[in-house]
Parts: sequence; C-alpha cells; structure tokens
Amino acid sequence: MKTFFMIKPDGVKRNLIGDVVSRVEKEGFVITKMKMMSISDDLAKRHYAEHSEKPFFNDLVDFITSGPVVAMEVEGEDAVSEIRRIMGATNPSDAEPGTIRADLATKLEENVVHGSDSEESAERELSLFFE
Ligand code: 3AN
Repeated sequence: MKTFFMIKPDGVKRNLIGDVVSRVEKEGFVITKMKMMSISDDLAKRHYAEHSEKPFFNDLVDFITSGPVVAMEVEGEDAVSEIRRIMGATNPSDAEPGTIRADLATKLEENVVHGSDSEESAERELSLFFE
C-alpha cells in the first residue's frame, strides 16, 4: 500500500529532514518517490480543500506555502495508518512519546509532517503532488 507523506516548511527550516526520513525507513517503509518543492497557493488550496470552511484555513495555506517542503510517496504494509501512527496526534501535546510530533513538534499549527488520513486521501494527494 502507498501513502502520501510530507515534511512541512517548519521541519525543513529546522533541519529535520534526515531525522524524519530515518524514522520512516527504520520502521520498514520504502520511500518510492521524493522531491523538495515549493507549494503554490493553488496546490495548497486543493490539498487542504476539506478544511476550506474552517477558521484556520488561510493560516494553513499561508504556512504550507511559506517555504520548501519535502513530498514523498511511501510504500509498505498498512502504510496509511502506520505512517499516521509514527507521526503521532495532530496536536503534539496529545502525541504519544516516540512519535515524530511528540519528539520534534511543539505547536498544533506547525507540526512538522503531514500524512494522508485514508486510502482515498492518499490517492488524491499522491496524484496532486506526483501527477
Ligand atoms: P493532520 O495533519 O493530522 O491530518 P488535519 O488534517 O486535521 O490534521 O489538519 C491539517 C492541519 O491543520 C494540521 N496539521 C494542523 O497544522 C492544522 N490544524 C488542525 N486543526 C487546527 C486548529 N484547530 N487550529 C489551527 N490549525 C489546525
């Protein structure tokens, strides 16, 4: 199974690319595609379409377009749910110790990584980022 996984601008700015990628690989996942890129306003709005009515939508778009990200296709058993487990809860203060967000993030708005939350999202997000 494949999922979409991304290191957000805060993770890139804080030099966490190697740490995050290493955690994913050590859990037995294979990175099958990877690129550093800037996200356009249009791509950000399409990526976060499900949040378009939320009060934090504009902040979300501003943040994700604020600097380069590292976008990945990650392959492995139960990749969607397992990558979400390795990431930890959306709010780092709720994340289990040992997860990426518990160990590396401090704020809900800047939580280092994104991973697809369902197989449907994975397909949609992979086609948005990798055509
Ligand atoms: P996840 O990134 O765990 O899939 P989502 O999809 O619910 O979480 O939220 C997308 C992003 O929106 C989160 N990573 C977080 O940065 C931001 N976010 C979610 N809820 C809030 C909130 N209540 N206030 C501000 N930002 C939020």
